[in-house]
Amino acid sequence: MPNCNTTCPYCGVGCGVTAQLAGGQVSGVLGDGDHPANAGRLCVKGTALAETLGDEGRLLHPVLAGHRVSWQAAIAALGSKLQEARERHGPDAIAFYLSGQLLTEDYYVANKLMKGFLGSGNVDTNSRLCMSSAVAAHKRAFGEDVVPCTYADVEDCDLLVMVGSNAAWTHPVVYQRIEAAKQANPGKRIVVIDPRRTASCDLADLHLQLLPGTDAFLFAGLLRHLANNGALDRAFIDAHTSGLDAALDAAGNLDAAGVAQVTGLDAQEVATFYDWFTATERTVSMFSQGVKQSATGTDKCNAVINCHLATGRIGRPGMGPFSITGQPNAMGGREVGGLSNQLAAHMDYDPADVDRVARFWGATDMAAGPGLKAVDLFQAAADGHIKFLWIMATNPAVSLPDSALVRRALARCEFVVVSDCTAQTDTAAFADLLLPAAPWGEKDGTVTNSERVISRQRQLVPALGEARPDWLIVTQVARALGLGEHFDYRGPEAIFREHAALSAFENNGSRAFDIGALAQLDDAQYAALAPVRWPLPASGPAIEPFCDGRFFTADGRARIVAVQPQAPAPGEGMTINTGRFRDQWHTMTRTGRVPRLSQHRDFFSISLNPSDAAQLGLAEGDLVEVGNAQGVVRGLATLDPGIARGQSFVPIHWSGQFTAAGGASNLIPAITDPYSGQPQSKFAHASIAPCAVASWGLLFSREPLVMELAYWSRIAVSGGYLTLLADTAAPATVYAQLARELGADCERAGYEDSVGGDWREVGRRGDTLHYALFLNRSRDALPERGWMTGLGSETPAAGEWHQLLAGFSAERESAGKLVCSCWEVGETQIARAIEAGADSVETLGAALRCGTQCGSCIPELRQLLDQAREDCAA
Ligand SMILES: Nc1nc2c(c(=O)[nH]1)N[C@H]1C(S)=C(S)[C@@H](COP(=O)(O)OP(=O)(O)OC[C@H]3O[C@@H](n4cnc5c(=O)[nH]c(N)nc54)[C@H](O)[C@@H]3O)O[C@H]1N2
Ligand SMILES: Nc1nc2c(c(=O)[nH]1)N[C@H]1C(S)=C(S)[C@@H](COP(=O)(O)OP(=O)(O)OC[C@H]3O[C@@H](n4cnc5c(=O)[nH]c(N)nc54)[C@H](O)[C@@H]3O)O[C@H]1N2
Ligand code: SF4
Ligand SMILES: [Mo]
Repeated sequence: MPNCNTTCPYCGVGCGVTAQLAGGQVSGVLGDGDHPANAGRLCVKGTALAETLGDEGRLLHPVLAGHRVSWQAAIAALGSKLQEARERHGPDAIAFYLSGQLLTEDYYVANKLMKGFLGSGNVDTNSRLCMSSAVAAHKRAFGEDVVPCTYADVEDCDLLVMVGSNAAWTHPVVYQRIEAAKQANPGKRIVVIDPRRTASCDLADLHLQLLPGTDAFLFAGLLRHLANNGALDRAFIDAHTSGLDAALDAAGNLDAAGVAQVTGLDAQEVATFYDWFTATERTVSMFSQGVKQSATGTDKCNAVINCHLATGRIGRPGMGPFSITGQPNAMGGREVGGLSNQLAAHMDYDPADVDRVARFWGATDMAAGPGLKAVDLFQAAADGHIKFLWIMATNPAVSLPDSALVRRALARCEFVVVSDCTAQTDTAAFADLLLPAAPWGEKDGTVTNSERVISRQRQLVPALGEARPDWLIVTQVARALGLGEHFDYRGPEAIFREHAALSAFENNGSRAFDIGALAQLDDAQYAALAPVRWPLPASGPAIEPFCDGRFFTADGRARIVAVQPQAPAPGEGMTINTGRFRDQWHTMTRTGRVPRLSQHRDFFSISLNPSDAAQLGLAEGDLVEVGNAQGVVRGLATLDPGIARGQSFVPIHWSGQFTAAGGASNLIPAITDPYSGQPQSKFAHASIAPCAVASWGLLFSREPLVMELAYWSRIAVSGGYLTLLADTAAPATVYAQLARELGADCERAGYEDSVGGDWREVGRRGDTLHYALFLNRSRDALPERGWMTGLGSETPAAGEWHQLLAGFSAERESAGKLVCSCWEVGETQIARAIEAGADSVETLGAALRCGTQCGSCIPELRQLLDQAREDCAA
């Protein structure tokens, strides 16, 4: 059985994956033992990759105005609409909106086409929502967007400060490396800064559960503390930085007690953090969306970086400020210039750069200046200024803030093209032209991970249907526009060589991003390329960023940036926090299709503190509505003591494809950071209220059903879908609505008690169960979810169909809420094993196998063990 090495298409850890191929299919995946990011490990999403392949839900041919068309007709339509918009309204009436999930080669040609040949800077990317505050902060501090750390630093440090990062769930393999390092070095300390108690607090020696949005006060206070306690590295500051005095002035004079007051922390906790930071040379501050997705995100990132510059803790092993990237190719996108205010290869829009890139490309119509940033771009479309918009590999109807505005923009824009591998998404619903893109496993190219390692993604199976790689689609459009000679690539190899050559072009050490050594790879070398970390200049030494004390500003000095901490604007109601779950990826277009990834968190829920819930009269599982001026979402209440009072957490994953009124971004106003344009996706105000429910229901169905109900939420289960539903109408009314959709040609068996409000019905086609519907006034009277999940593979004997209506099968015991997705082990089983004597993660693993494959569930196993110990003690 041949194996093929490739790279995981999910998070920015960028793990190497060894795909096992059999009979032209991917039969399984393993962690690539030779990849520097993961050395054989994979998290739960990575291990389920093979299950995301296949044609289910795939967009397999071009669709123009709702009708299937040939590629030729699709490209011709795209070309003429683009030309028309550009000629009639000027180059700034056209735009591309790209994604950190494109491969570097896809990204490079899209950027080149727009900025070099269509005369507009309007190329932006979902990295605007993700990394742009870090990019802006890096540029302000270092003169260039360079990440100075690697995963080895995270392992080697003695103090790891995790700022607004839930790496246990979002960068699981790095988290596992941290865990192993802490085991090897028990003196290693971990501080987690997050308004929520998350799975990442599992390893923390200190959790600073601060008020949302107040991180800058904490780090400004730290800078002041370092100065007051003689902890500044004067030699480094004098030789390699500027700006300290102004930064100290701006930081203010708050001591630990003062900081504690504004951040809502305990003064002793703040003092402990400051003492640890002061005393620990080898400190890494790993920062993520909790600080980037903020109206003052750039300042917050600089406040963190300042503390490293002022102590000289940068450019040496085991230390530095580390912005860990989210998407698999967020870094590659930054390298090609996918953000509208960058040009290409870490060059910007100053005249010398514009001239240099124009000469290199042989540009015929060079963009003269930056284009619009994502939120402004969609605002411009909503205002009627953008007439043509091409969206690739992102789902802005779900992910951009103020979803109502985005929907208006997509509706108003005259021609919207969506390149995606999924047929039905909330964004695709607005497309005039849908283009089938080849997804992971069906195309070739490169990605760059959080630690600047460039790895190959390799094609494992032929592209399905008429799907094509994104780079090919873009170059075919270029050809249709008469630009063929500038986009005449035989494959991604040729694009990569050009990209590498541009990075080295007239560089002479002026830009850290230099991969000139890769510009001469031949096709075979590209095919076999092993993971490599940049910088990789064609000649001269590859200097790890900043280890020589040189920065990429005009004077070679880093800037300690003056940051005046600001609290978020006050508002009415609860504060809303948004973010990620362990087993889902963004808008669930891929992970949502995998049954075992849909059980850890099954139906769309909103978390709040138990005391707040009690005050609102809410119990676990009740339906709640969260609303503000932007919009409304409805989900099941999850009572989580890890959420502070007055706050609520809405997961980002549920789009309109998976729930009735989800979409965390419906609640997020389009407020952006002034430097980066990154939206404040982690913070909003909203009111929360219980929803009166007259009917609850659980439905197993072979097909996803269309429903007009106050709430429904659906997961993929083996052989079909499981939907939880709730509505204000009585069960009889809900039944009448659903009955129309439930497969007319089924043999039905039912039971109804209209007085008691209990409706049950099963439908079968031949020997197989087609659906099973249970409706009741009371949620507690519904069958067990675990039992419903298994119905797809059940083939009851002929006489047993009616027994299904009882809604419970005595023999099969439910595993309870899934904790370990790899071995499908649930809470009930774990509780039973603990009762039987299992008292550690290891003994649980020995008994049930949970936690023994990818390890992503270990923080939760430990939590269940702690909980059991507490319950026992109480
Ligand atoms: N399972 C999974 N993994 C993923 C992804 C996914 O969709 N699913 N997406 C990937 C992508 S693109 C990204 S960008 C990364 C994101 O990775 P992370 O940034 O780690 O993930 P988030 O859950 O968005 O947010 C992190 C934390 O920020 C906290 N937070 C909110 N407000 C504040 C605040 O004011 N201060 C501080 N200090 N913290 C705050 C939240 O409570 C949350 O726990 O994850 C990547 N990995
Ligand atoms: N409220 C709130 N909003 C957020 C965030 C948050 O924390 N809170 N996080 C933000 C962040 S950090 C991010 S990164 C974004 C993510 O948000 P999105 O980028 O909108 O989310 P995805 O679901 O990853 O969308 C990727 C799309 O590309 C498709 N696709 C996959 N592979 C390919 C391919 O090879 N080619 C093409 N053409 N298409 C492909 C998928 O089917 C999917 O439809 O969300 C942002 N929005
Ligand atoms: S940590 Fe998981 S999702 Fe991220 S790259 Fe590795 S296997 Fe993929
Ligand atoms: Mo992201």
